[in-house]
Amino acid sequence: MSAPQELVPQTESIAEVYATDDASVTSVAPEHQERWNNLISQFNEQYDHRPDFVARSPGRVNIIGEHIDYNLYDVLPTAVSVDVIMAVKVVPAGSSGTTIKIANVAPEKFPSREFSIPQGADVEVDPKKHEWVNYFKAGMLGALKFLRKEKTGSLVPVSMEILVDGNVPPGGGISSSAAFVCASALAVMKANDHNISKQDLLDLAVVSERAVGVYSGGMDQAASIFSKRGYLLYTQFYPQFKAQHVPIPKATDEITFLMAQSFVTSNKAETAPRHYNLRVAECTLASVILAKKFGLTLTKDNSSLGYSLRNFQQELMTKEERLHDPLEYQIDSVIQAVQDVLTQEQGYTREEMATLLDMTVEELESKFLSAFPVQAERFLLRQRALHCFKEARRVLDFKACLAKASELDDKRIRYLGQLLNESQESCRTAYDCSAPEVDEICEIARRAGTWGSRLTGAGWGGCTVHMLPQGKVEAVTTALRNEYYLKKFPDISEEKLKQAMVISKPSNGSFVIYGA
Ligand code: NG1
Ligand code: MG
Repeated sequence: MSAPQELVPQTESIAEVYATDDASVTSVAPEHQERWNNLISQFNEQYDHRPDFVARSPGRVNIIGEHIDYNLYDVLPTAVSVDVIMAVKVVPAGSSGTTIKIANVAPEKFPSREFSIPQGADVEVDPKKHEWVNYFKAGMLGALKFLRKEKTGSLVPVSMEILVDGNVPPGGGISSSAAFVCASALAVMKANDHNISKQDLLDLAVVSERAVGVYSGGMDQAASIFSKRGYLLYTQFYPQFKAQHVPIPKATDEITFLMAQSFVTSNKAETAPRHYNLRVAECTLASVILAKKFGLTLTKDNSSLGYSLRNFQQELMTKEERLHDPLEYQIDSVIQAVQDVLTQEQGYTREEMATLLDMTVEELESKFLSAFPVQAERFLLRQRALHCFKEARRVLDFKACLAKASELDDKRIRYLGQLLNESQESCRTAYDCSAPEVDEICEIARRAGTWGSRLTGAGWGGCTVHMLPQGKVEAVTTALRNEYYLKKFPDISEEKLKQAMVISKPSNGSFVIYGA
């Protein structure tokens, strides 16, 4: 029997839950109760009254499909239980405009800030200043743009008093940024009395995060908003966004996902010109050069720079092939195309790419390398494109295997694990987004009994994810503790060790909590 996979209704509004003892309404999960109560009482101390509501959005773990969302290929993430909760009191706007007071429950790390927005003006975010409030400002910027479009006439946004508590480790690969931006945008929408749909929140949050300077795809925000407890979120971006809740089938020894931090942090906003954004540019350039070589014209799509590898695949296939060949098979022929055409293992210089595209270097730079700064002498188009297409295929294979049976036998489980290991190998070699520490964690974990181990998120440090039988959790965590954490960080506290390795339980996406 097939396990049921449910299509997600995208126009549905963000859920509202109530923090009361009234059994007739949905209430906050007991495990969140304490953090929630603390937030409310600290808000009271800080501002001298209670908040009106709390906006919440979680971090995410990506099970498979790395660095392909911005090429519009399908990915398979889910929300985790760590999140950002944001208590808000609405204050009517003054005559001079809107004032935002924002504080954090950890003021020593995240100092309080106050800023105003003159009437009719946009929120200003300076991506060069790496400040925690930038992520709130980015969410607010997107929310106000949306409201201005929606509400004709002039919008005077309300003033807000805010207290934030986030327990998603920053720079840790489980998307503290998306949790923060989504919670912020949701808070601003609610404060201005707008019940936003999940789809609208997604659209504005993806664009919002670009204000911080990272040209991300939409995976993190989708997982943060749309996930459902107990399910993975199969997320599609082409031709437009669609999501499906995918159950994890039963197995003789319960399938468990463990996340392990490398504690190597990569501040993506800072390293983007050499890492993340460079990859986005390399994939875009690979798409247009492949298209040119095959005499195809790509129409602009909704990826960050307008041209994606998915788009190239679509154009390369004849109508017949698109109709009759399974997607897996179509991807195989695109892989062949890359192997035949992008032959330079050592990469391509700007001059070489300009020649291939029949344009000057200046034209190339203004068309493809000016939306954000990129630092590179050579662009490794072949390796990046091969990673993306092969990873896209692995996602399809992984999903198909999950859908095949409501109970997985040993052979299928090993196959899933193998796909995860292959993904890691490709990230390490072809995409060059792993880190020695991440590779080491994966090796230790596999030796101790995982089925599959890989990095999750952008990489270059950050977090790893492991698929393992419940019965091996003890052995794997002990091995990681002794062979990685205690060796690399001899002074590590018990507290930090506890945060380092967490069993990831697929959790619910964004919601608003009332009844403080
Ligand atoms: P992280 O760095 O973990 O937030 C980033 C992107 C995703 C996706 C992954 C790689 C942002 C907000 N997120 O995740 O969209 O491209 O890398 O698969 O930049
Ligand atoms: Mg992020």
